[in-house]
Amino acid sequence: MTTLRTSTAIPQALSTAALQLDYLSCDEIATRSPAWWHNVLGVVGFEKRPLIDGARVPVTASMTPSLGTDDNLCEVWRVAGPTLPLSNGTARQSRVHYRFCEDLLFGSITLEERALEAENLRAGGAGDSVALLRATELAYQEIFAVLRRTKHRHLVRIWNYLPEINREADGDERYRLFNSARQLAFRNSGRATVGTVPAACALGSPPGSPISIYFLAARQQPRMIENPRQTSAYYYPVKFGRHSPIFSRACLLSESAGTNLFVSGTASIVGHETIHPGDVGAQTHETLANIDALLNEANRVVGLARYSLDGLKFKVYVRQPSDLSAIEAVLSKSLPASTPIVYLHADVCREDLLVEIEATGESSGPTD
Ligand code: 3EB
Repeated sequence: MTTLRTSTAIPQALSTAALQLDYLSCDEIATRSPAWWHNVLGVVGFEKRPLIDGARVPVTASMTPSLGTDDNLCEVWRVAGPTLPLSNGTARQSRVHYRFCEDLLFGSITLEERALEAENLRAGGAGDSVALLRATELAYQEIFAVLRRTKHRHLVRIWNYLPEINREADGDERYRLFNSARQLAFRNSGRATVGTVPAACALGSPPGSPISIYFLAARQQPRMIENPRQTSAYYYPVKFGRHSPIFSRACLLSESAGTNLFVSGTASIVGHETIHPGDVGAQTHETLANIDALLNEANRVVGLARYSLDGLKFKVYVRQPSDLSAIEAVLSKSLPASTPIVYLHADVCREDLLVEIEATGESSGPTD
């Protein structure tokens, strides 16, 4: 077990790990040295789980294929800094795989609804919705149990991928069922359901995919950022579902070096309404306006012009592959030329949303 720092003399930014995000090809990372792997917290394949041999690193997949490239891309989370080495864990009686340093923890869990459906059938049968509700509740329970054990209590960012997110099950959309179970799990573990909740995204994967959830957690409480242009998701009106989604618009690990801004999945929503239905170009512009508003809000909260589009990496979820070029055209005009952007094919959690964009970043301006 690591010990907590007691000294306050060292500025936190110098004493904490620097988190690093890269989008790399799976072939490329297979050739990296053991020293490089030593610092890897976790790897997420997009299309499928990368075949990585011998690495003691959680490896998972979102099951959302990349678009516009033949590279088999994956997302790699690494740390550098004085808090190494990393520790591993696969909790007993838990499906969560995780790896951590003193300040930060990466974890992932995948669950097959089919396995739970089989249990339901043996128990006398239950509707289509029960397995999803149960799987979501179990996944969050197991995640919260790990965070209690390792004392990385604070969820910073969580990525949720569920098959057929917009399909109806027992008269309710699967995304709304997911929201109900997620909210229940937060409540049952005594966690806040408004305010200090993690940044997140929730996307749809192809039929037959497992539920795949991965996350970053921290010992320190992050700062949550809301978007002045949008209703907080946890206050959405009931017409979007009986139980609100539990996420904040962005999260800031303000004392950390490296990657410390996590912008949630962001879409063409103003207030709580979808705007520009059917117009993917306008939706992309509106989404960028929302991300811009979040960057301004983050700068207002820290009191410095620290964040801009310059320090960000983007993942763009595209509902219809035929919209890719229209989305790319808007982004190439609006983002700095060197910006890393990954395009992924996924269903967005409202039927009328054609695009959703997440951003993860570092400070690009003054830090003090
Ligand atoms: C929205 O703003 C679009 O349910 O975790 C974005 C980010 C969205 C996270 C979630 C949903 C989630 O409501 C959808």
